[in-house]
Amino acid sequence: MLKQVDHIGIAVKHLEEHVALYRDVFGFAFVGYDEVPEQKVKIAAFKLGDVKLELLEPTSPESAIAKHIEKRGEGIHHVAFRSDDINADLGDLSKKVAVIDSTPRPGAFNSQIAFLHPKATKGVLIELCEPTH
Ligand code: CMX
Repeated sequence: MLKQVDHIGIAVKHLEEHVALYRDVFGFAFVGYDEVPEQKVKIAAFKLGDVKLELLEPTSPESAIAKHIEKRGEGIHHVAFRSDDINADLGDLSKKVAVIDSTPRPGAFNSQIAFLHPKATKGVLIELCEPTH
């Protein structure tokens, strides 16, 4: 089941500038850094209640995040819903909407993730995310 928002993904050019904003201006709790080489992205996360903000910096021009920034600029990239059984949720949703990932893949901070296609979800890129800690 999808129970809550897990995180909001924000595409950024330079991680440190945005880390300073959320740490020093908003005073949010810093979770840490991670890197997902398969996605060619570095991540810094902050926690606000049960929801995280994930700042996503591309590590290569080939990254989906780099392409997103080039086309749309920096800003909100995706919303991730937390799943307690991503295989079941993805299987169920893939019967109803087009998906980018037909099977889950590794995401940041020991999670399994899968994306639905934004064209199938009215222009919002939605990620399913199951923490595996
Ligand atoms: N939000 C909403 N719509 C988006 C979008 C986004 N973030 N990114 C792309 N789109 C839309 C585009 O506007 C485009 O629509 P139009 O054809 O109407 O213009 C359509 O989706 C296809 O986009 P595109 O630019 O042609 O992009 P690509 O084919 O390069 O791929 C997408 C788009 C979503 C499939 C790709 O960005 C992707 O696979 N994303 C998921 C992977 C990802 O984001 N990884 C990083 C996150 C890492 C993590 O959390 O661990």
